[in-house]
Amino acid sequence: MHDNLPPTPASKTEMSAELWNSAVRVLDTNWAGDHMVPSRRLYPHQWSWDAAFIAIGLAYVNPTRAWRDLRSLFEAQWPDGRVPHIVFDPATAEGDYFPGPAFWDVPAYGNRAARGSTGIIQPPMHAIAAWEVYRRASAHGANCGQEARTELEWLYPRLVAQQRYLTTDRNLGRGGLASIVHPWESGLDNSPAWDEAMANVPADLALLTTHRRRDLDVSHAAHRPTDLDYSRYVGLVLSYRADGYADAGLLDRHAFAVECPAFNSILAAAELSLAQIARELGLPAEAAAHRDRAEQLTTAIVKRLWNPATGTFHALDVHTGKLSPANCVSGLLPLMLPDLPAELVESIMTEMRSERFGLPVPSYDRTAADFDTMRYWRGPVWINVNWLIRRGLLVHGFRDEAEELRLAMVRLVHRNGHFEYFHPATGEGLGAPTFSWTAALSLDLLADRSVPTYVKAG
Ligand code: 9WN
Repeated sequence: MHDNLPPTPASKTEMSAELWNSAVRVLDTNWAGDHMVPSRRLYPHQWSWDAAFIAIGLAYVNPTRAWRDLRSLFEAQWPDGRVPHIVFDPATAEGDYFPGPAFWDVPAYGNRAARGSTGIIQPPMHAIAAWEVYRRASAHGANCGQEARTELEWLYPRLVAQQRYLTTDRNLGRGGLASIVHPWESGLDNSPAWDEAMANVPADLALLTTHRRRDLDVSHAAHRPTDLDYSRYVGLVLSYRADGYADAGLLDRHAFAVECPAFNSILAAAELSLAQIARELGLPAEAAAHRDRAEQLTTAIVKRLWNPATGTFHALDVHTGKLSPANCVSGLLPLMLPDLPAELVESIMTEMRSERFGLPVPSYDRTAADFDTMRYWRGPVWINVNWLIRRGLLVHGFRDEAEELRLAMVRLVHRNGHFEYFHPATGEGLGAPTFSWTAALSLDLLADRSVPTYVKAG
């Protein structure tokens, strides 16, 4: 890896240099030839939204690998535009991750062999990543600039197809937003935001006798989703798989469909990045269309997911038409959207500053009776969502809090290591110990060039 880039004034300190070097080592270890694994033992394939967060940081030290990772992912894009949540590494044994390729049993498509990916998706972070990698890489001299241009041109139509799939085939609620049809699609797997919707999903614990969880071999059971969660996860895959992962008429035959505020905010923010990419590629009419779509998505998020009673956003269960009562970090993420009405921005800020959250932001309301400091997305602090929150703070000109959050994240990772997630009170590292997006985003936080170009004047 060429880590010879100027790592910014902040990294002149010893702490920053140590963190920078350790992050580079993690990314070196987790590189698998043409893609990055999130973690060698727990997640031995390529994951979709991980690739986006990883590329954003990797671009500082190895732009060629950052582009390669995104390209590997999009080479596995389905003809309908969906970008699979996992691209399976054929060199990894079926038993090394559950559920593996044979369980998903995805048919061959395009020039891809059968069983090459899963059939579900993850939040569409990739347009944001492509634009951020381009901005970083084009600053690294002529060769990197040329490579960046070629890669951006290759990715652009594929990113547009991804957005099209999500805003049309996945507009299951007919209100202009994308539904997720499996909690894994949110990336926030066992978030309390799905508890009500998941209660209506049949749970068959016997499924776990025929299909054995592999995550518990390499991770602590108290830090992972429960068996009850997993029995529903497996059941939902079987339900979607039964019709070849088709979306037409899905609401009538599938028990889980939810509009998530975080997923849809990323979808809208992706349109803004696509507008910037289109302008860069000399496509002004397309740029304007992307900006319009971002505005429409923002309007739909406000109309469908805002709860005036709590002053924050909540997940909508498309089957029942009800908003989830849980206060989760996903409800704060519409802060990323520059067109969010000012009074809603203020209300989110009040919620974020309240005893329920605070910086760094935990994944769930600290005051909730079932707040769980250890268990995955039900309490712990995650670096990727805090990175998104920081982006939102910058978009709306909250520079002091953005800097407070940046420093809090840098300190957390420096003190505890490049863990997958962190105990929200003690900072203890939890889950996988050498986790790629934590390392990559640490580089980005140290380099501190992540201010979106559409940031409002402070
Ligand atoms: C299921 C890889 C992924 C992340 C998700 C995180 C976790 C998988 C799992 O790991 O999910 O997709 O096995 O628990 O929740 O956000 O993309 O890092």
